[in-house]
Amino acid sequence: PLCDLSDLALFGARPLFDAPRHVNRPQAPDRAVFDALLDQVWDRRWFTNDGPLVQELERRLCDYLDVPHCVLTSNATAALDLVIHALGLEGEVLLPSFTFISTAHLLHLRKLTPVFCEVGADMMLDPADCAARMTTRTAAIIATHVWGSPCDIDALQALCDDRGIALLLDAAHAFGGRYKGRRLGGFGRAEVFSLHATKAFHACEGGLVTTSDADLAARLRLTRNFGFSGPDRVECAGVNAKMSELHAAMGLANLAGFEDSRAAAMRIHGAYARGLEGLPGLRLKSPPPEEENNHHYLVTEIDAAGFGMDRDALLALLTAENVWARRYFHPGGHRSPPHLGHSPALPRTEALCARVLLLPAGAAATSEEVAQICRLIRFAAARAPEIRAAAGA
Ligand code: T4K
Repeated sequence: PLCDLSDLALFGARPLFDAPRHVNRPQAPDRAVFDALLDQVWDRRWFTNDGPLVQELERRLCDYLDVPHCVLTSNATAALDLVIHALGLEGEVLLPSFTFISTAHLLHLRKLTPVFCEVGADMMLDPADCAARMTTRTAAIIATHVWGSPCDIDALQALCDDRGIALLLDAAHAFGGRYKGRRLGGFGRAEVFSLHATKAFHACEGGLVTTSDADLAARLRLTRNFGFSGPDRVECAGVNAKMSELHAAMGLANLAGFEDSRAAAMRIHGAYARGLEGLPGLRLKSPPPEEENNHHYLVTEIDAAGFGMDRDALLALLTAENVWARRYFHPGGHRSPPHLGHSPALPRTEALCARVLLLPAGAAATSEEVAQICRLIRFAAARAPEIRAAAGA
């Protein structure tokens, strides 16, 4: 029970949880399903190089995402690298600063210039800010469906069409979501999903490119495998960005359980919505039902004035209780090496980076644990001035 400041771990009490509750607890598929797939791999002795499970997973994903071409890779960063290379991008690429750092790093390593743009009210790439930062050297826009919600695809596509440049979509968070009724994966020149263990649908490690461009898909199939089109025939330069059969087995087993885990994550979101309802200074991001969001991220924004303490103070309090909340994507790509100092200030992004706090979502906490976390957060808000004073002392 939380009655006094001395009940908080910050001030010496036993933490609320004995072990860390992470923001994320990867989906673990039914072992029987996974083992049966592994038996197939063992029997065939075919472990990688466009194996039957990779091909089956690609087919199933084409069906589920309703896209003509799915190309699996070793991870999403490698997938995006192959796409950038296939499109022959040169010059500047517009991207949000408020996204995972991988895209900016990749552009940098490939001698492209990342041009960081501002967020809109939806935490996503602001098309108007993109338009203002376009130059004759702009080669593409890479936008992210942050937290699994679709970015403003129509506005960004219109901008790209005007300039005759490619729109690429980072769908790492967005498996299963929809935009205007259609599944994400079917937009832009290509979309790239991450199948990393921390993602809603995963293969331990993995990446996926979806596209309706048959030539691009064919090119990616070559370049993910050293450019080989046959046993001793090389068509072009390529790297090793292949997915193994073991990873594909994990993907197939997880795909079978995806809708169940989405439903469970939605229930956890509902538990937070009830537990945090009406709390001043805390905004819970709640995607509308038509998005079919995977609810894999539990995203809050803390307004220091309304809540009584700032996001970082709340983070410290929660971490002490073994609630390992995270402040993704602090401090923002434009303020992270090696990009730091090569971009103008982005005040809206910086303000957002100071407010966002992710809490344990999906399978990372039970409904009862969510209720405990919500009570803790309410206590923090109610006693904020005293906590601030005691923590500062
Ligand atoms: N675009 C976006 C928008 C992305 O978010 C990402 C990846 C990419 C592109 C690139 O995709 P990939 O090239 O990776 O396919 C993690 C992931 O490593 C990274 O893949 C992911 N984004 C990013 C948002 O999250 P960290 O630094 O947060 O990882 P870590 O180890 O702190 O794990 C997060 C939480 O999950 C921890 O609290 C512990 C828990 N966890 C993690 C793993 C790996 C587990 O409970 N079990 C596990 O096996 O980057």
